[in-house]
Parts: sequence; structure tokens; C-alpha cells
Amino acid sequence: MAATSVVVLDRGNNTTCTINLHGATVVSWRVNNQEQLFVSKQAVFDGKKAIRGGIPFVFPQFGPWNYGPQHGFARIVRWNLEKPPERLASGDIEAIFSLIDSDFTRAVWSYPFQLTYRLILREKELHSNIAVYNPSKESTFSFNLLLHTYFKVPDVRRCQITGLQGCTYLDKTTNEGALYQETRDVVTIGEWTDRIYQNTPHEHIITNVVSGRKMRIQKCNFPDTVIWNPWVEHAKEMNDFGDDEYPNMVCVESGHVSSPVILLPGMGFEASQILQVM
Ligand code: TA6
Repeated sequence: MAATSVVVLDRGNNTTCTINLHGATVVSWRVNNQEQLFVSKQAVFDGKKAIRGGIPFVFPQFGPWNYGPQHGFARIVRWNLEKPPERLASGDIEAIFSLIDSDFTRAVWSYPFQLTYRLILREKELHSNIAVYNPSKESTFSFNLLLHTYFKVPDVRRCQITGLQGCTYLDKTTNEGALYQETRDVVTIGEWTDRIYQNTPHEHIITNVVSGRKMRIQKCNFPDTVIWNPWVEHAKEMNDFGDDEYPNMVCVESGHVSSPVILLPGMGFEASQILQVM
């Protein structure tokens, strides 16, 4: 019988977090039985393709890559459950996932690496703590890292995203890849949106998420924030995404993508994100 691919953190009060070992993808985060994350009804769970929704783990590459699949390999390989879910003294639930290099990863990216991904489920918060370690004694490697979070929303056209005013962003909807400056105090989504905001503040608030609540995102060592909604045309282009699903999601992604992290032999890098339902 195949080993289980799904790990559930259950804090009680219908507050749970479900992780698929394929990509260590968080596929559900329920707070008092309210799902906070979007997963497409057409998502594929074949253990090969990235899961369309939840929180895909993007490493070592964000975006197109000459060596392998877009957004790197971490989200399409099976991770290990390093430490099964455990209730901490605080009442929170913690689990740890890990990934190290393999024949598959070395075939596209020749470096040894160790990834540790610690998830802590609090009453109304989901903490993600990531450590990247370079075990080599002689080689340095560089990488991108990003949590590709799909938030579930009743209607993306009613959402406002704070914390981006004045930031420089790369607009991927214009193929010249020019840089612009955000002038709005809150960003709204009313068309195809695909932007890499650079050197953003540590905190964003998304309004009008599930149950009309707000979602607070706090990030550490993730200097960039990617905002994405495929809108009508690009929704149709994805066969693992319903044509009518784009109003019900917005990606607000904490990442280190505008410049690579450079990791010397024996060195480590840590980044974290806290999602909080307000
Ligand atoms: O994070 C935004 C983005 O880079 C978009 O350009 C779009 O490609 C999205 O990721 C989804 O990428 P995927 O490879 O999961 O289809």
C-alpha cells in the first residue's frame, strides 16, 4: 500500500491544516471550519504536476528556468515528513517537512542542499518557517525562494491589498518587463495581474477574504511580493484551473525572487511567513 501522502494538523475547534507531501503543498487551512486557501476544482493530484492552489513551495527558481520546469522542482517532488504533527505547550500544532537533493534534482541542478519547512498552526495563524542549508564544503549556490499562496476570496474585485504604495514592480503582463512604481495606497485587481513588487514592507493586509475578514501577511527575509490573478483569458489557458474560478482567488506571494540568495559552503538561510485571519 502506498505510504500516506497527506498530513493533517488538527488544533481542534475545526482549525486544521492539511499538507500533501507532493511539493509539501499546504492544500487546506481551515480556521473554525472556514477554508482560507483556494485550490482549483480542476487541480491535478498525480504526484507529477504542481498542485493548482494552496501554498506551492517555489525553490530553487522562480519563473522560467533553462534547467528544468518553471518555478523549480521543490513543488513537484515528494517531501519527507521529518517530524509528525505534535501539540506544543502553547496548544499550537507543529510539523516539520524536509527535502534534500536526489538523482532527480541533481539531474537539473547539480548542487547538494537541505530544505527544512516547519509549519505551526495557531488559533488563527499559520506560520511557515523555512531553512535552506548548503552542506557542500566547496561549492556556492544561489536560489530563489517563494511561497506561492493562493488565497480564497468571495470576489477578488472587492479585495484591497495594502503595503505596496511606492514600491517598484516588474509588470509581467507587459512583455517588455519594464519596472514601474506603485502609486496606489491599496492595490485592487480588475484585470490580468502579474507583478513582482520589490523590497516590499514586512506586512500586507488583504481585505474581503473569506467571511468578509481580513488576512494579514507578515514576512521575514522575503523582500519581494508577487501579486497574481490570471483573469479571464489566462484562466482559460490552464486546464487545471476552471474558467470561472479567477474571481475566487488571489495570489499574494512572499518571496526572494528579484535577486537570488547566494549561499556559501556550510551556510544557511532562513525565511518565514505568518498568515493571520483578522
Ligand atoms: O506567481 C505568478 C506566476 O509566476 C505567474 O506568472 C503564473 O505563471 C503563475 O506563477 C502560475 O505558474 P504555474 O507554473 O504554477 O502555472
